[in-house]
Amino acid sequence: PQTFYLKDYTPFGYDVESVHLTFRLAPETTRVLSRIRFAPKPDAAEKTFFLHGEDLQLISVKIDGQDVKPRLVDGGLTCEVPGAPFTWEAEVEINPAGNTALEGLYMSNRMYCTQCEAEGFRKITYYPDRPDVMSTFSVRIEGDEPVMLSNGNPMGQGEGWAEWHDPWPKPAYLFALVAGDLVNYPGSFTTKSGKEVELNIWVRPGDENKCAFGMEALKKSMKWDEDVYGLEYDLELFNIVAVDDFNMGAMENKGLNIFNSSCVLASPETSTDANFERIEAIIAHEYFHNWTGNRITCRDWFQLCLKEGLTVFRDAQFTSDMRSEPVKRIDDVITLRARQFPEDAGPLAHPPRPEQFQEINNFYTATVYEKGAEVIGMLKRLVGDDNYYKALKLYFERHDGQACTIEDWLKVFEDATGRDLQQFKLWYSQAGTPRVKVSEDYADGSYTLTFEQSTPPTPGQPDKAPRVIPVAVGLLSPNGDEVRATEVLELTEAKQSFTFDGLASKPVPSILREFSAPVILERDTTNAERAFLLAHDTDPFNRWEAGNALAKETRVAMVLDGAPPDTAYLDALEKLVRDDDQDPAFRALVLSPPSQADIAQTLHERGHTPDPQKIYDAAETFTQTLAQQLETSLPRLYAAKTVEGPYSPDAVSAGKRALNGRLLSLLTRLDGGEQAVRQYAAADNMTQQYAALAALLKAEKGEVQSRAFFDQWQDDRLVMDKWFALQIACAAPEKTAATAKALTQHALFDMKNPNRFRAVFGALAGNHAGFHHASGEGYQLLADNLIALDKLNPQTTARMCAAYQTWKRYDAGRQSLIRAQLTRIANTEGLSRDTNEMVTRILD
Ligand code: HT7
Ligand code: ZN
Repeated sequence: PQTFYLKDYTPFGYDVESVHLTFRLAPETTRVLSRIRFAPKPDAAEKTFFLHGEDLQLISVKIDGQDVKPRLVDGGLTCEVPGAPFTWEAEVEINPAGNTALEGLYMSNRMYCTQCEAEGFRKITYYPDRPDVMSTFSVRIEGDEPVMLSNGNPMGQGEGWAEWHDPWPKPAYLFALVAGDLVNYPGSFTTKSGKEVELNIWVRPGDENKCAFGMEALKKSMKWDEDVYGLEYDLELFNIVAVDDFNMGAMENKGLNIFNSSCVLASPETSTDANFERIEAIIAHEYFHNWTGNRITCRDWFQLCLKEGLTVFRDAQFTSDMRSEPVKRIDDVITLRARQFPEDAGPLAHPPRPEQFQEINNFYTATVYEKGAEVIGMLKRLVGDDNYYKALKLYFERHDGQACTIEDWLKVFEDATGRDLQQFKLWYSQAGTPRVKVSEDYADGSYTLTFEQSTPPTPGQPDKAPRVIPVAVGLLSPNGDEVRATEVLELTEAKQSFTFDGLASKPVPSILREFSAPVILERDTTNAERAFLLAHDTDPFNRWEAGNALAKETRVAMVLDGAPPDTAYLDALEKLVRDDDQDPAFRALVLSPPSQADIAQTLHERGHTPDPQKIYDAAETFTQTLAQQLETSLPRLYAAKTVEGPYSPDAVSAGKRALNGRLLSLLTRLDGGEQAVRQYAAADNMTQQYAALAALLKAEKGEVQSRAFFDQWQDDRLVMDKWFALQIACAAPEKTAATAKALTQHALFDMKNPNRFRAVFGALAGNHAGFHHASGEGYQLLADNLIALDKLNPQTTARMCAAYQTWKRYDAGRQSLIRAQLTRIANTEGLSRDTNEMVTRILD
């Protein structure tokens, strides 16, 4: 397979002045007629006229009205073209009904829809399918579908046709078309300059009652972007469509966002608090792309984090503002450590701006998205809030309408602040998570912190240079008062010291407050000091971090030395859980144990080989001991935290329910499930119904409720995804693979629906001890199904191969079991380019 390199970038030799597309819809034989005005660039280095095209049946091509015969080549066509501007007209035939890859134009539930990012437009017609080619699009759709939508503004419609025009030049990856039997949930928004924008969420008939929350989220996002970034919406219409079969969460097509129905449809009865929060964030994310992605796009796909890192950063700011800043930060760090740190530490490690790829779909990763956002967070911290917004203003003024690079992005910060960002830029080009080792020294009122940074080698990058690392530090006195407020120390060298003078006694440091940089902090400290920080730190993130570190130390000691759970930690947890002055959401987070995968990662980082069964046993023992410690107070605490009254998805109520859910899971270990059975029966919302079912399934007491859940929800695909996933997530290690296998035989298991496939196999891979069970059944079951899925949907298959990425941390037996499965996948005849690239990288 061909490898593409950042260094080889060359602009396309032709401007695209306008694009007109006509679609004659038919499930298996859609005709696409394109009329495109090309103009050769006088100073172009590359004059070859190459248009991308895949899975297209070419019917005819004309240039300026004359038939021509282009040469079909791998991945597209080339053609002799005039040296002056010309009109290209092509007709192709495509098969949306046969398109199970869900890229290009495909059918989902009898509805036509498109997915063009990253390179799906080339499956619709021949075109320079690259993000730096921008043009205005007019679209005519012909067919019998009741609703036919495309980007931009409607230009007219009649019996069997609809026309659309998007006045904003855009790359082809932002093209969208939707047609089918849809109904709209309407809304409207008046922009700060007084423009009325019509809003719609389009859904299948019957889903209209699940749109209200999404519509509010959209309006809040539009207002927030005006208030915080000064950015206004730029069309008269904003449409969102929910589709059931979708490879990812959602897509920011200009004026016509397309959403995985799981990321937009919400109701109290069918969605959990976590679903509501995620939906709000994804609606915001896609809306924010209108400026960071659409108005200013990427020059090439190597620059993907330019739009994704920035948009994730913006959606995190939005969620912090709408909900709780510390809780959002803690949640994000948990996700970063669970998804991005393993990527950075394994065979799939790559920098936020990769320099090569075979299949760009494989680079929509936690590193590009989440680490990309962390890099922006560091930049903001280094230059300060005012300078950050000054630089962003300059970015929008300077680059509106352009396809940009990371260099353009950093240059606006340099120009706005006068700061040299050459060393900072290493964050974009170096892979791997830096380790920052801290030591301390105190004498005569002076306290010195010494930092040593290093980054382990990653594929293709054996040596790393020191980076700029902002480390936010505060100091506490031994009685718990803060004696130095947060200060950002800038690490730039491999080893560097910072001294704080005038201290009355040796302080307790609170380092990396707010998780000011995506690094692994290493410091010799004691559980007593961690408990002190858990009780006294003024930085909520670091208070949680201290509790998290205590939890990890306890688990590690239990796994390695067979130690009992640390009593000081159990006492600290008990104190916190009873402390009603503390935010319930925060208490729920502190009470949530680190994941078993996280403990495996910690053991690996410390040079041990993790044993998944031992980690599972330690988790069980710890949770049981905690439940027993809280025994006398649990029923009262649980009752006090039960949220009565009509359901509301707001952050405060959700926080209380989260704490209540944690307490229920502990209580279920003591009362044999009595309370969970009562909660299940009484629940009028999915959060409490789901929490009760989870507690019961975990205790192997949920058969009746699981059947009832199925009977109640079998016609709701999204709720059924929860039912599939929960049974596997809650299964004991020795039963996990068998549970997943049985569910793949279920009548409602549908290989072609990515949500259902992910529900089953995401849950399998996420059940750490079950997936890594020594029998190897989990590894084999996943491989069997990836091989089968690859023939239908390479993109989703390839993404799910990442389940094996940590394989080298385990023992020789497990390694050889996983290697055998990876090799079997790699040797499968006709394997897609997507999956081939992933397994090859993982095996390397
Ligand atoms: N920009 C989008 C990324 C994307 C995608 C979405 C749906 C299906 C396939 C896709 N490939 C790439 C989503 C986002 O980050 O907002
Ligand atoms: Zn995005």
